[in-house]
Formats: sequence, structure tokens, C-alpha cells
Amino acid sequence: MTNETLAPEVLTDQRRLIGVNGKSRKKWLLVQPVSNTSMMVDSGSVSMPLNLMMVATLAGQLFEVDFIDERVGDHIPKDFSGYDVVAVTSRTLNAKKAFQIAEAAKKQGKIALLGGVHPTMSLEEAQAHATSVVYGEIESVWPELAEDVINGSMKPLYRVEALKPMNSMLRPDFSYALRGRNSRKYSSRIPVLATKGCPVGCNFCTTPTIYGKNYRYRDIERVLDEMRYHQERLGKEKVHFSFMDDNISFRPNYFKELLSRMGTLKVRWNANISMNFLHDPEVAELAAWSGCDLMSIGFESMNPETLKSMHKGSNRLDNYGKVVKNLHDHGIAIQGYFMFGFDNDSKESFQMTYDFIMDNRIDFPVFSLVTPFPGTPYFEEMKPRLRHFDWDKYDTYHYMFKPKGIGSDKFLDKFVKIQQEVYGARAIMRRMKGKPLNWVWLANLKMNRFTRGLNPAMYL
Ligand code: B12
Ligand code: SF4
Repeated sequence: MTNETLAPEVLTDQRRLIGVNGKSRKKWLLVQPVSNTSMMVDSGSVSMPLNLMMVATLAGQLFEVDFIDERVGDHIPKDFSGYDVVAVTSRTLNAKKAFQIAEAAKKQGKIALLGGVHPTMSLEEAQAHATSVVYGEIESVWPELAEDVINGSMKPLYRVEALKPMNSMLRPDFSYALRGRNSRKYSSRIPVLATKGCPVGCNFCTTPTIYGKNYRYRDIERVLDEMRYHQERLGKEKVHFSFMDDNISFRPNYFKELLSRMGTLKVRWNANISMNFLHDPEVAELAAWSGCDLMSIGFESMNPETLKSMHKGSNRLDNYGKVVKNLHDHGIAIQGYFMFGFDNDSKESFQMTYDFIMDNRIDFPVFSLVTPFPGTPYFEEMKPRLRHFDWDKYDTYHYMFKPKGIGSDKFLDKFVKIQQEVYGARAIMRRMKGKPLNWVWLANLKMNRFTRGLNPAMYL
């Protein structure tokens, strides 16, 4: 299967721009910068950057493209003379780095293009460092952006009101990431996308701000085709996929059909998922049958007032235990996300979370500090109380403001303590005993080592 069979209308549009079936002479450098965080965010094996691969796939139809991922050890050149366009992807935690690269490219007379979540949410700031900023996904602005690059007449902002249907997106070309010298450092899980958007509307999340109440999905056959392509490429059936969807289960009927059809492929997969209907044992059964080995669930908090304050309507505390049991009964491991630092947090919040994790034997708990990301309603609300505006600290492991319910010294002590307790040797045994000896076990052992080195000052 080639990309041309996937979206001929997109290719035709693009080729019309340069009038021939060849390529423009302009050359792009695509950059995924590493963040400065000392936490485990950008270390170890990282996933192939689907966002930048999607940019490369489009740009590569018309231009020569080089692809650099600093997280796996690629070096960013100081001299951009071999390029016409330097395009950088950025989240908040690597925004300072992304801005420096764009700034340097601009100074050398190149088209400096910024895209990704942070430039989208912090447009004016990003525009100050770049020639142009792309708001949201590149696919929706592509023909105009490509034409302007070819003509050398860039606009400061590329943004459309109407998003394109996901079926018009090209199948990501993985060769850009895989041909790199350091590509062996990527996780073996293949990133894949079935849906985009999440209308749940949590106030700390960027997705509702960027995509609104919009929820789009690809034809299931296209998702399966992409999976078959990777099975063929790798010469095996049992390929591991990692869904990059914001919330893959938001439309139950779509999700169930996807699972039923994916089951025939014999792949393995994991995804981010909201809890809205995981209390239904049939869904867990279907997910396990279709090859799911891990679900990442944002439990966030055990405090009903906190859940209410973040507008996380999908989380009902009385369902938490049921959801976990259903998944565990079918052999699906749970990466559970827990956030601390909300105004309603108290000493009891830590105890309740600890008890929930231990009683329910959550396989891979992840703890973070609530971080109001720029552009979200939560950021606006918390601005007067924020301790940092240094984006390097927006890695969800920094103490962003003093919660009203608990003083800073006690709060951070407890935040460290809960992590060390949950990842203590005995606690790991209690949570993991009898479970398959796989990478989740390994992650627990790594976390045991990592959490022993934690101290409250690291979060300031
Ligand atoms: C899957 C996911 C993960 C995965 C995989 C991450 C990865 N390596 O790609 C995992 C679980 C590992 C992860 C980790 C983290 N994540 Co995360 N994650 C997501 C999620 C749900 C989807 C990202 C994705 O791949 N989407 C699919 C791709 C195709 O879409 P896209 O990224 O939007 O890319 C399109 C456009 O942005 C644009 N574009 C992107 N780059 C560029 C560049 C140029 C030049 C152009 C023109 C266009 C362009 O075109 C792309 C193609 O359509 C997002 C939510 C979201 N919707 O962004 C959160 C999100 C990105 N994560 C977030 C956070 C906080 C984290 C962590 C810090 C959490 C933690 N404490 O560990 C880490 C940081 C990891 C890192 N180094 O970046 C935040 C970031 C907020 C912010 N303002 O920066 C988000 C936005 C969720 C939220 N809370 O709002 N994450
Ligand atoms: S459920 Fe997840 S993806 Fe959806 S709005 Fe809330 S945090 Fe964002």
C-alpha cells in the first residue's frame, strides 16, 4: 500500500503547487528538541515522534527533508546553511530550546517554522522567535503553507477554522525517524493514531482549547491497513502499537468496533483512555482479546472536590475500583496517573491515593504535580499564584503554586514519600506478585531506584 492510495486528493493538491511530479529545491530540517528536565521524561527509550513524522510525511512529498531528534542523541547543527526551512516542534517543557533554535535559524536568514502544542497555545510568544507559527495540526493548513514556502512569501500565522477529516491525513512515513543513526534508541512500540480530540473538557488540558469539543476519527480500515503495513515491514504478526490518541474510547461504538476488528490482526497495543465506560466488563474483555496489554488512565485524584474543580466529568470515584478490577481480570496492566497540588489536597489525599494504589494493585503508578499549561483556562485562573514562568519547569514535576490546603514543606515531603512508599521493594511485591515478568515489572524496578534518589528540593 502506498500513500497515494490513501489520499490522492492531497497529493494532487500538492503537486499542482510545483506543477511537476518532482520536488521543490527547497530543503527542510525538522527538529525534535530534547527538554532540560532532570526527570525521566526524555530519557531511556522514547517513542518515535509521530507529530514530527506527520510533518515530514507531508513536507517530504514536495521538499527534501532531514529529520533530527535530539532526544535520541542527534546533534542540532549550528550552521543551517544547507537548509531553507528549519521547522521545530515544541511542547512547553522544551519551548525555550525550540525558541533558541528558531531564533538562530531566523538570524541566518532561514524560514523558521514553529509548531506543536506550545507554539499553538502561546502564539504571540512563539511568533516573536519564528518566521511563522502553525496553529494546531499541519494537515489543516498544508496547501497554503507549502505554497508560501515555495514562493518565499511567509505569513506570521497559519491557522484555519475548519479542521480536515482525519481520513485525508497521509499514512505517516516512518522512514524519516528510522533512517537516523540513533533510531535504535526508540521504543519498539509503534505510534499510531485512530482518533483526535477529547470533548471531556478538563480545565488543565490543552486538547479542548486547541480542538474544542471536536472528536474526529479515521476509518477503521485505514488504521488496520497501517497496522498491517508495519506487520509486513517488520516481518511479524505480534507488533506492539501505542495509540497516541487523546482519548481513544470517547465514542463507545467506534472503539468497540475498532477492537473487534483489531483482534483479528493479533497485534498488541496500549493507549491513553478515559474511564467513561471501562466499568463495563465487556469492554475490558474485548480490549484484552484485541491485544491490549496496558491502559494509561488518568485517575488524577481520590478527592471528589478536586475532580469537580478540574471538570473531569468522566471520572466517577465509585467506578474506580470496578474499572481496575475489570482490566486486571483480563490481564491488562494499568498505568495510573495521579496528580497532586490542587487546592483541595490535604494530608488525607496522599493517604487515600496510597490506599487506592495498594488495595487495587495498580501496576505502574505515575505521580505528577498539577501544572497549569499556558493557554488553558487553568493557567489564566492560577496566573497570579504561579511560582514559575520558566518553561523548563513545566514538566509536571515542579511545584507551581502553594495549594491552599497544605503548606509547601509538608506537601513536597508527602509527595516524595508516597512515591518512595509505592515503589519500595515490599510495596512492589504487594502490587506485582503473580503478574507476568515483563517490562512493567522492569519499570517498577527502575522506579524503585529512581524514587530512592528523590528529595523535596528537586521539585522547587
Ligand atoms: C500521546 C501523548 C504522550 C505520549 C507520547 C509522547 C510523544 N513522545 O509523542 C507519552 C505518554 C510518552 C507522553 C508523555 C508526556 N506528555 Co503527553 N501527550 C500525548 C498526547 C495525548 C498526544 C500527542 C500526540 O502524539 N498526538 C498526535 C500528533 C500527531 O498530534 P500533535 O502532537 O498535535 O501534532 C500535530 C500538530 O501539533 C502539528 N505539529 C506538531 N509539531 C509540529 C512542528 C511543526 C514545524 C509544524 C509546522 C506543525 C507541528 O502537526 C502535527 C501533526 O498533525 C498529547 C495531547 C495532544 N493532543 O497533544 C499529550 C501532551 C502533549 N502531553 C503532555 C505532557 C504534559 C506530557 C508529559 C510532560 C507528561 C509527563 N509528566 O511525563 C510527557 C512529556 C513527554 C515529552 N518529552 O514531550 C501535554 C503537554 C502540554 C504542553 N503544553 O506542553 C499534552 C498536550 C497533554 C495535556 N496535558 O494537555 N505524552
Ligand atoms: S480526559 Fe484527558 S484528554 Fe480529555 S480533556 Fe481530560 S485530560 Fe484532556
